[in-house]
Amino acid sequence: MTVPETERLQFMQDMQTALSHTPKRISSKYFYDEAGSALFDRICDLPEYYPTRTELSILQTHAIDISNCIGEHADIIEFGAGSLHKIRLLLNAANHPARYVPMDISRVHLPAACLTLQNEFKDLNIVPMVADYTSEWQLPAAMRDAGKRVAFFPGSTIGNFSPLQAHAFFTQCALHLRGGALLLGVDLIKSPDILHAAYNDSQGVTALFNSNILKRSNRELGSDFDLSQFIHSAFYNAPLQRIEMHLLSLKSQIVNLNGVAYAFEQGETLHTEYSHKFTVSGVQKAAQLAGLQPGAFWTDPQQYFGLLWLNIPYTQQPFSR
Ligand code: AVJ
Repeated sequence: MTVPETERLQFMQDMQTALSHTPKRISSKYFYDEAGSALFDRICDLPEYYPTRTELSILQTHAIDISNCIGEHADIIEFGAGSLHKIRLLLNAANHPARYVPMDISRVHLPAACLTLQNEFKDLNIVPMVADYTSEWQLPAAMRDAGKRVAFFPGSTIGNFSPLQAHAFFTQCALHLRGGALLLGVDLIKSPDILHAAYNDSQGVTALFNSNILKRSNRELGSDFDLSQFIHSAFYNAPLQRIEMHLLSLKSQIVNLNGVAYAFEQGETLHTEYSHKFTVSGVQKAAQLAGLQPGAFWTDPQQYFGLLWLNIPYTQQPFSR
């Protein structure tokens, strides 16, 4: 599949910006080309990567409770729309959902996923939207005769956002989902050993996923990153409550991109991802600051992962501390 020129140009611009700053930093959304999405699917099956299977178990265990929150004929939006497995559980829990709106930046993944779902949920109105929910987004107009608007943001993908970006995201939810709710999956703070292992798996799949961004840049942008001279570096930054992923330059070297030479010092990194970890009360407070109202909360017996129900009032309530 060829990449649309506007997307390629945006990637080019962002990579040029990344390489000309100190520290160097590129958005983790560029992980997810076809190869990267396939690698992420492999990560989800790794023994060390607990979030996916834990969130699935929470969805299964609490399906009835969740179903009661969703209500009948819901208009369901999903941000990311990666795992068919998760949305299937949610659609099954929903009582005759009226519509399903998967929003994703990848126009590669989305159509195939929609076809598969349509075959299973024959009556479901599926309206895919190719959009970037990390910046400003819109939703299709509310449906007549539909129930609640419920947005599903699973996988702790919100952890990729900086606190400021998370606030902007909650604010947009408050604006576009009035009278509805957000069902949010978050990875909870736990022992650093467990966190570390989840991002440093023994099979090296996460390392491949990380360096895929360089491979993609070489292929789509014509850069000349030497993949043997950058290594995967992922660690838990405890005070900032996040895993950070970087690509670390093993030596002092030059990378060429679009006719410009960019220098990497030995040990210098290209930062590729934040994966913030949360406390339940922390997420609830952050959501409240944008006008959302915390409701039910579900977790697994080990409290590794949390699913939060956040109500969105019709009118903006002034937040009182
Ligand atoms: C899909 C963003 C939730 O942060 O855990 C997995 C991506 N990065 N291993 C995460 C990821 C490295 C994942 N999210």
